Amino acid sequence: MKKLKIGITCYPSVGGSGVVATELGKLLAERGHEIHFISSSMPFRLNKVYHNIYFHEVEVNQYSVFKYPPYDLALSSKIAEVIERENLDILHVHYAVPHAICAFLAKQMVGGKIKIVTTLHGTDITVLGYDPTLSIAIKFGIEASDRVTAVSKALVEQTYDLLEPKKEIETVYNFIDERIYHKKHLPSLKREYGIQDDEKVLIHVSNFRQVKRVPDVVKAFALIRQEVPSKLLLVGDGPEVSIVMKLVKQLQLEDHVLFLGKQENLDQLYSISDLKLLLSEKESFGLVLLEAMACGVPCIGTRIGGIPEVIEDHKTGYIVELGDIEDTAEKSIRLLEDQTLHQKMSENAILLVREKFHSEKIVSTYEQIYFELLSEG
Ligand code: GMT
Repeated sequence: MKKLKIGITCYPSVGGSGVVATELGKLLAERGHEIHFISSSMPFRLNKVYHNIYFHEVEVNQYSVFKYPPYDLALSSKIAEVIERENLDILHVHYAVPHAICAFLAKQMVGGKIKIVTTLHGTDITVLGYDPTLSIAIKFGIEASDRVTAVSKALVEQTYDLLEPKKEIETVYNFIDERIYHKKHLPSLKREYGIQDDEKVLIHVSNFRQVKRVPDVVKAFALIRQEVPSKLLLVGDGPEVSIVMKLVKQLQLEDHVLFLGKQENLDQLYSISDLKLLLSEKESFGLVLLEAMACGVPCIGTRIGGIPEVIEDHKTGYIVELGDIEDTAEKSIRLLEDQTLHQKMSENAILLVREKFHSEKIVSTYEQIYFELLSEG
């Protein structure tokens, strides 16, 4: 099979889209392709040397004549430079704005010689798509791409409803690296956090944006704790952390909620967890659900966006209505108190990740998209 030279542009900082783009680049490199990341900083999961992965940093200079530094133009120029110098076959960009548009501009700069694949991750549609100052640009970015994928069926539908792009959008689900995300036996870690052996562990991981509804997680936990001895791990950082801390104090849960901030080795935290809660009001996929399920942690999530495509209701966890804290608590208690049910859901979760979301399958789908595009000439 021909080895390709693939340029990848993403938001490299912590966030599901950056994680997926980086993991995809790593797995494609393992299949022998040459990968060129083009972004503002080194993707954070690129934590070891790969002989066939290169990083091209986009530098933005501040000129006094400009009120705003021209990042989008700097990125477009950089992409064009890398296409020509490295002779790239494909550009795979994550997010329609600005990346699909920058990719299109770069393509024009080099005389239209490259194919563009754009993956939509959610925020570009579910948040920015509603902004009239950006919606025309997002639609343009989608239509100017050669192939467009979205991370869930729900996101495909939402994109058509909102922007009506004249472009086929195919669903390609997210994946995780199964070599990292699997259950480990770590009883000492539980003890190090001061969690008793008989206490259950609930976990929530997010960037604490308002859309993640972290206060709902804390309110549900307050009800769960009345019935089940347990601790709640809150992992991540973001704009709502202080609001959540206040709520924890108000509910007198300070001794039972652990704020862990941003963490790298999530597989270890999932390995000591019994249940994951993701009660978002917007979520195109919920990569953190996949990470948890791969480690055998059943999940409860809201009937929002792509969440019901990731959690199989009553099989790998439960789906609840947005804001229904009582139902969330009731289902959590049922699951935490019934060991047989918990064991079954935990096994189902591991199986679902292996079957529906296996990295081999997803990476092959992207690879096939690249080869189909190149065969079109
Ligand atoms: O969820 C976030 O706030 C981060 C955002 C991102 O751009 O990384 O996540 C989006 O992309 C992830 C990877 O495809 C999805 O798992 C998240 O569900 C999606 N977030 C939203 O739709 C809010």
